[in-house]
Amino acid sequence: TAGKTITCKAAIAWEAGKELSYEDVEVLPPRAGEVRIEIYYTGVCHTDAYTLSGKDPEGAFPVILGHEGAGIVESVGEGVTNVKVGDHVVALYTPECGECKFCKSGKTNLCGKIRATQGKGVMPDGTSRFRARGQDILHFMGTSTFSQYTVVADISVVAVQPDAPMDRTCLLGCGITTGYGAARITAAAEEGSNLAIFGAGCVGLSVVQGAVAQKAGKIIVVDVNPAKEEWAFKFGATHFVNPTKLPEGQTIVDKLLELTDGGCDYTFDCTGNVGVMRAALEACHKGWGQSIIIGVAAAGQEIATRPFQLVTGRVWKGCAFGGVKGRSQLPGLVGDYLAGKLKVDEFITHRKNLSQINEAFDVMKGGDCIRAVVDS
Ligand code: NAD
Ligand code: AHE
Ligand code: ZN
Ligand code: ZN
Repeated sequence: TAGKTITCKAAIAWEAGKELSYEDVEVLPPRAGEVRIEIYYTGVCHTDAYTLSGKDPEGAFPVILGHEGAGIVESVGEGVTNVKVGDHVVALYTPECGECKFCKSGKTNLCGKIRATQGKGVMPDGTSRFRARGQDILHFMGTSTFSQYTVVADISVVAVQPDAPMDRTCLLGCGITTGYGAARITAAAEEGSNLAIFGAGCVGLSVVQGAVAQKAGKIIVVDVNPAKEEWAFKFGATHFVNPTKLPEGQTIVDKLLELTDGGCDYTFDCTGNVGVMRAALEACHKGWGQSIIIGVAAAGQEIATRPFQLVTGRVWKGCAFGGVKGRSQLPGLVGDYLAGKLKVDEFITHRKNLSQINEAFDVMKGGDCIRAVVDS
């Protein structure tokens, strides 16, 4: 198949707000510096639903969504040296070129090399590798994993241990790595520090896992869904608070200040709700507490607080992909999984086939889904 166009199935998002369409797509061969991957499994993340909804200012259609994918390299374009045919890989929506200003800064995992074309839904040379119904289909987040085959830039893929099952490693392509990295890398929470995690989905529960690995003190999960209490404790939370069940007159900020003798050392927004983001910032300890925004808020939403909150030493920050550098650090996370130090299996609550992708989106929106894994 190398060098030839492959016709396979993909889930195409033709228009914002409409269901995905499972149909034939032509996947062109990889050009120089590109890799064609046979996708075996992909997770579905809320960010896919967010872009499909039409609320993502970068959303463009028609497009093949999906950014939590694992598969095997089918062929490589000229000059590709970091992966070879047959490698088991995870697609990286946060690439790592190792050469740009961002990669060399030592301060961030964001890579600038292909961000502009990635945001426009095309390969670094400005063109697409997908065709359907006689027209070009756009790429998404440099990954487009809702397809049996995809083409990505070589800096957007990492080879991982082949003995790690791909229906698990796909989840390291976003949700789990994002939360785990936010606790361990972005916050780098100190031993004994008190944390509050708003939102106990895949991302929030992964922050809890990272907090346990950092030997945090209090690990307080805040969620409006009472069913999340059991999930929170399963991953190592020490406390669970449902903000809708507080006594009359007590706010979630009051409650967290009371539980932590004046405020948390680190808080995490894993909801994407800007009101929650404000509470998370204000629940930080005066003088040093840091609040980390992970949730993706819809277009037009803005955060607000009194500047005095920052004047008095609270810090507002955020991260993408948990601050993890995919090519350097993902094999280490897969190693942690294989060594039994990182839970992954536990996150899988639903399984679907690619032809049932719309059902995967539906279950994701229900309160009992942590992650749906899709078999292509
Ligand atoms: P999820 O929907 O599975 O989990 C969100 C949780 O928040 C749910 O349990 C829900 O009950 C809870 N919640 C909703 N409103 C709340 C409120 N007012 N107070 C407390 N809890 C509330 O989502 P997820 O897959 O874990 O993703 C979380 C967010 O992170 C999404 O916005 C997603 O788009 C974003 N995300 C960001 C990155 C990144 O790199 N920055 C990566 C992955 C996901
Ligand atoms: N395109 C949106 C922003 C979406 C966003 O923030 N994406 C995160 C990853 S979410 C994964 O589930 C991200 O990687 N951000 C950094 C980046 O460079 O996109 C918008 O609002 O324009
Ligand atoms: Zn995601
Ligand atoms: Zn770079």
